[in-house]
Amino acid sequence: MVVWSDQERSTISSIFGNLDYNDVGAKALCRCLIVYPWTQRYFGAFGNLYNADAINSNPNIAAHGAKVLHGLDRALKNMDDIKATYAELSVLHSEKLHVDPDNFKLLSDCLTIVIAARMGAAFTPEVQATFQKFLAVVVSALGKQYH
Ligand code: HEG
Repeated sequence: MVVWSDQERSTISSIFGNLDYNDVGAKALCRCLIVYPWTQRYFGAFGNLYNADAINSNPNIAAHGAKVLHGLDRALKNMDDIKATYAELSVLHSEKLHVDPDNFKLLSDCLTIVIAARMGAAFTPEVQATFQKFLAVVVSALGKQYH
């Protein structure tokens, strides 16, 4: 089981407490689709992804980015059992959506970059370490069904 210190718990809560889910979710997903274009293959039904401008102004992508962030909310509220919390979501991504699990890491790196840019100097190495730990646990839980 993953152990969280009080400091780590409060860092994670404060990052999410100050987050604009719609903006950060959209920016992180757009960045992922632009930086790693092969991730676009899962969003064929989302409309125009022709270039970066199209992706950045695609309302379906923005809405999905927010949905993904709200998905992370569930991990935040269940920090001591993220694996069980994501069991169903892991099955969905592997068996129905067939998302390559490497992509979880790519999206989480994009999310880190968007949050770092917003937080600026407040995104200290300690904050980054805690946030990376949180995302690593999320990525591992989402990948559970693939193991
Ligand atoms: Mg996924 C659906 C969360 C990474 C592609 N994703 C969803 C849903 C959630 C979610 C909450 C809605 C599930 C439902 O409708 O019951 N996704 C989620 C998280 C993360 C992640 C927390 C990782 C941090 N997803 C991810 C990645 C891809 C992807 C990396 C592809 C590159 N997700 C994807 C697709 C759908 C979802 C294609 C279905 C979208 C739809 O058809 O509406």
